[in-house]
Amino acid sequence: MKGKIGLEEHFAIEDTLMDSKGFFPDDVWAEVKDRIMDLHGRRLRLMDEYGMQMMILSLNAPAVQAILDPKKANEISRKANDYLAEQVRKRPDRYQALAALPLQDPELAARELERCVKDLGMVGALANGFSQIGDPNNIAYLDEKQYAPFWDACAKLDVPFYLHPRNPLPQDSRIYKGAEWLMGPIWAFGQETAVHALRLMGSGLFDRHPNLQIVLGHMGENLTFAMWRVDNANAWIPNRNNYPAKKKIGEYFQNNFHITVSGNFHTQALLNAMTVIGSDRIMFSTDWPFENIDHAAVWFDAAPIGEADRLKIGRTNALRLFKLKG
Ligand code: GRE
Ligand code: ZN
Repeated sequence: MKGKIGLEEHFAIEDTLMDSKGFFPDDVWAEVKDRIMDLHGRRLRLMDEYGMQMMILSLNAPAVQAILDPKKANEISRKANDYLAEQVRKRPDRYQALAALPLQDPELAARELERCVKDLGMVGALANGFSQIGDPNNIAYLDEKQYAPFWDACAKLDVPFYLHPRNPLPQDSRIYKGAEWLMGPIWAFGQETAVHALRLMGSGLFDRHPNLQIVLGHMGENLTFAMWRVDNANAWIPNRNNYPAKKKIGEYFQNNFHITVSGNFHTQALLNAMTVIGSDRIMFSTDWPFENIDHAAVWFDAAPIGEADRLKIGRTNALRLFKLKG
């Protein structure tokens, strides 16, 4: 299919580049490093070759979310966002941008989001899970009450927010002790991000902001498969689940979330997602440079789904959600 749009597509600046190194063996890192720093060379050639019209770009992980000093986090956010906006201005037909945000300080994050959307023309934001604040072990999740003004700003600007993975901190990773291969994209990313998303769903955030839209990668971080049980575990016990939100968790998933197929190029998973969240809320993405554009595109173009769904998932859902001209 021609004209595909991807929205989990990363770049780095020198200040954040090394955050991605630890996920790869040295010989592979040389390749990933070349891929992530490039914007106007091989990336565009591969997009052309595999029918990707556009990438909505975002900074690598955990990057800003792991900068302990809120002022420094703000400074690096601004630097990355200014650089990204400058690159997008060179090829607005091929690139759009998601803002990096210093969520260590909700007020600064709201201000930076507003600057990125209003002044730099960005179409949304992407954050890498929880933020570390001041002390490496002091972390904040986005459902916590100090984020209420940030979400007010995000809802007012009417832009989607991509909740991207990061690894849990060492003290929260004891379940992986002796099995460190499970960290990162193999399992821990998805586990961490799914819990974060569920926290948002149960928090009441979407009762306050019913139109707010969160995007999850990796075919929904396994939530499409798990969602029924979230609302129905031990359903015979009255008031089993007490949480601040008013509705069933699955209703928020259905109304306030979109997912992308980034790094999860698997037909059975896609078909499950289409039956659970529906083809209006699924979007193509590759997760370049950490996954391969050809793997994503060759799989997606041949996936056994109807052509109307392929067009929605490959392109038009993203055009609509991010209000792109196309
Ligand atoms: C990602 O951005 O999804 C990612 C990383 C590092 C390794 C693998 C991966 O940031 O998918
Ligand atoms: Zn990613």
